[in-house]
Amino acid sequence: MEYKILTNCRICKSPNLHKYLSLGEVPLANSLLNSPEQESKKYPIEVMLCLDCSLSQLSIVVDQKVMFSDYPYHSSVSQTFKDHCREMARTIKPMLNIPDRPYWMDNNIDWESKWFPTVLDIACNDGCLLREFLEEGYGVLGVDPAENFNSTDMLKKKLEDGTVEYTDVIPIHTMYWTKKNAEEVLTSMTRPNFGERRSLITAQNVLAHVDDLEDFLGGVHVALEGNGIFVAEFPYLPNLIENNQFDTIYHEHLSYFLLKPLIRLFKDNGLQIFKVEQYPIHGGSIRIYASKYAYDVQESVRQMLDFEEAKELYSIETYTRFGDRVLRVMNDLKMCLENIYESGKKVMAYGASAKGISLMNYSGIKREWIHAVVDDTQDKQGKFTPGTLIPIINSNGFKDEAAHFIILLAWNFRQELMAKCWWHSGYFIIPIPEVSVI
Ligand code: DWN
Repeated sequence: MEYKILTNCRICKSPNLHKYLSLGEVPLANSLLNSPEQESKKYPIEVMLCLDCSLSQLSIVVDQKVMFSDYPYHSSVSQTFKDHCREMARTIKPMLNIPDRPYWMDNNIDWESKWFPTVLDIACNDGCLLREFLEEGYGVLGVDPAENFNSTDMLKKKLEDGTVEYTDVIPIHTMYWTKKNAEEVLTSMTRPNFGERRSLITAQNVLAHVDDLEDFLGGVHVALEGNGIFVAEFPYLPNLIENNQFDTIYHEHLSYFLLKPLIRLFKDNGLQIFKVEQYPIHGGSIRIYASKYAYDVQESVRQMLDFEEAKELYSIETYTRFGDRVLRVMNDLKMCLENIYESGKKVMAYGASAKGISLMNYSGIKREWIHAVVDDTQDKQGKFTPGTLIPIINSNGFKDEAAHFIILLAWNFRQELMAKCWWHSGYFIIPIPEVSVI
């Protein structure tokens, strides 16, 4: 099965789904090509609003194994994101009775017998968040479906010949997070006394990627301690709508969340959202804190629900207006790049992001309008962007090519990218929320 068509809302199962945006048929954003001759399968991108619970969701679900088994995206490439993860590890610690960094972590004493894993990160990618938790003295464990992030071989090497330092290894098991796998992780023999429930379970930028949310949260319920906290973080739909972030709509992101439908989903699965916060990361994200009804619901939850009501985010008209703005940004970007190409000037792109690849495909950007895309992720270099067939190269390419314009396809990291391009004497193109040349 390459993909299935959604007929009922993922959260409330209602059939009352209203399509409010169609972005055509495009390749999978992270399915990078080994050569420009390679074919890319294309799938439709349509967004529907559930008229009963207000969840926005794609009309199709592409097979997760096709998208996530070998994943080129590495969270740790961005210092901005690493700093965000450090803040998260430090601010959550006071909420839990996590002891200070145990003496044996620093003295590298034989840690197998003393290990006490206290945080589990679901879809941990390259361990970016877990490394910050480790630094703060937590015991850590990660699960992620991508084979390329598995670390059990390094763990075995540490256990066998001790050649790998304790702090070098973030234990990561290759699996999708399901209720069945949650039970397996609890009994995992990775650590002798691993069989405890988690004080803290985190899920950064994964909830939107999950088709069966009941099974996912069922696993959280199994693995979470009685007074444990589940912290999920993901882009917040009002920012997408307000700031024309239509490039963050692609096949990996099945759902686009408001708080109201999530409160219903968590309640249906024995969990209660008791606190919410907002962060600027990834264009504007929310961080929700949930438990097995172990904590009082804080005022921040009520405030966010009032905000969503005031912004009319439960009415279809809000989304129809958004579709008109999307068309304008697409046309502006196409005209901007075509005019620069016609003038004989050279454009390079920075950040072979899933959003950037999607943006180029939605906007009908031609291969010759962008000379190459620079990306600091080794797994992406030497590949080609699906749909537009633009080569992805390392940052040496900037010096070799001396571009007049650099378009920041990872606009969400514009400060970090522009700081790295301090030597650039030309212009930057920022495509979102409006096409601007600075
Ligand atoms: O939800 C998701 C988000 C969190 O990450 C995933 N579905 C996939 C991915 O989306 P994305 O690829 O749009 O994320 P980013 O983090 O906006 O991508 C940034 C790209 O830019 C990466 O390919 C890395 C690259 N980059 C770089 O080359 N040098 C980024 C920085 C900061 C840099 O200094």
